[in-house]
Amino acid sequence: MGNKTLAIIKPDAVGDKNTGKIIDMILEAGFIINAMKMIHLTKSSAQGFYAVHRERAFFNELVDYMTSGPCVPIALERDNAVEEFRKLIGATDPAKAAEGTIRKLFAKNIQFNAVHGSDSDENAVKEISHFFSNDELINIK
Ligand code: IDP
Ligand code: MG
Repeated sequence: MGNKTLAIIKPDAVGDKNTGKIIDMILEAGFIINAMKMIHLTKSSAQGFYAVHRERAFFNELVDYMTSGPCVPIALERDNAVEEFRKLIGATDPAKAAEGTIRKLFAKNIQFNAVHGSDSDENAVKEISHFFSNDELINIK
């Protein structure tokens, strides 16, 4: 299992002043931050990031949401990072997310769901490179 994943604290959570609380939960869960920034995504960058969803009915809404304000992408490291991070954030729809997960605590609904997490090791590598160049990533040994 890979040891990298990409998190994004999405614009709703940043706007709700939940950035600090979410970063705290990520660190408490044993993840190490390799890189982090705050960025206001352009439309073309958000469309590129979510290109796999371009045929979905919610694609335009998703791009509008992700460009509605600043977000905080974070490159994370720990054993089995993708699976462990998705466990920490919970289901896409907060109504179905387990108690104590980030989405259960901070998401509003299936769209405004506070955080992103990569869904595979392959996508984690691609998604990290969407936001960070190699020399921005801290290499922890
Ligand atoms: P994930 O973020 O849990 O991996 P995906 O299916 O990859 O979920 O969807 C990407 C994002 O698109 C979700 O996090 C959410 O913000 C949005 N989204 C997913 N499903 C819907 C929907 O049915 N309506 C509106 N937005 C949705
Ligand atoms: Mg996904």
